[in-house]
Amino acid sequence: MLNLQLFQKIISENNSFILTTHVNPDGDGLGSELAMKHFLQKMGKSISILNHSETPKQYDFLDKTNSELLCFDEKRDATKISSVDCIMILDTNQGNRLRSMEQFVKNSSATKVIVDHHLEPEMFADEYFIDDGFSSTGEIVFNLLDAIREEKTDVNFDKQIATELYIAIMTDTGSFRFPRTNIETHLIIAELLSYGVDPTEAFANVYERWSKGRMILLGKALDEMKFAFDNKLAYIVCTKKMFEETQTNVEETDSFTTFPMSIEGVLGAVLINELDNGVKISFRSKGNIPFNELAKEYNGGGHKNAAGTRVHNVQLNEIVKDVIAKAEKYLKV
Ligand SMILES: [Mn+2]
Repeated sequence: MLNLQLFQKIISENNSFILTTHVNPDGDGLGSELAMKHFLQKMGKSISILNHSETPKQYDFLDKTNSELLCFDEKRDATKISSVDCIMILDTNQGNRLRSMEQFVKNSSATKVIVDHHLEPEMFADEYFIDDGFSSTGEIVFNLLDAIREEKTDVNFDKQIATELYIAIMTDTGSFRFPRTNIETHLIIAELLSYGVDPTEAFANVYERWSKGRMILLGKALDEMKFAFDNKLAYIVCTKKMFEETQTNVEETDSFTTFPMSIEGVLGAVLINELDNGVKISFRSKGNIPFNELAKEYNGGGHKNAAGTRVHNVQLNEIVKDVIAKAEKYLKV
């Protein structure tokens, strides 16, 4: 349950805010930050967004002037983090997911607020607006801001804020099909559309700007896809060689798991990307198969059906074998 009154109180009692989200931010993290920023600015608040990571190319259209989604710079920003009134962390609840910003955030005397829809928060903040019943952080942000605009009738959504929330919700629901997509989600989307959001344009901006290399990488990866355990598990590996050949990077494998998951009978998919010093692994599963538990075996985390991790100092072949072997027990349904 979200404590809407408490959120309103925090907003009214503070004037300067820093908003941040997790490393390798996604549409939900970035859209939520921007919507929160633009709404609070309308209330006269002073808002900065600082992220550990640069904005992925897929989401560069959200910040056309390249001036809103700033990358944390210790020299420029350390003082600001320590002197700001309130730090709001969106779409993650783990300090280590803030990477280079973690210690600065934790050491700041600012009021720390977490707005998120993931389970098992790390208890380093002052207030938590967490509910894992929501499809996305965007949906939570909608509800928090909706309560404010009911109170303060001179502040409202507009097309830009609505589009940012739409992108947050669209991306985290897999375009409105993942399990926590419900009536509430669609009612919120209907409300956002009333502000002039263009669904065709929003989808095209996020999903129809692939590089040629990315599509070729996908082709190579699918060509080498392997199956295990009676075809219940499908797994794909992207090697450094494949990234070099296609002039792509790990970021561009985002959503590759959709393809093995589309095969009838496949209950779980694993995507293993080779890094300079280890691997990045994405886990996807259906129904009650808890692949977040599989991710936890490698110090990762996420949701039951979508989780991930990074493992360093391992040989690619070894880790692939190990992950597949460990996956078997979760697939027994
Ligand atoms: Mn999210």
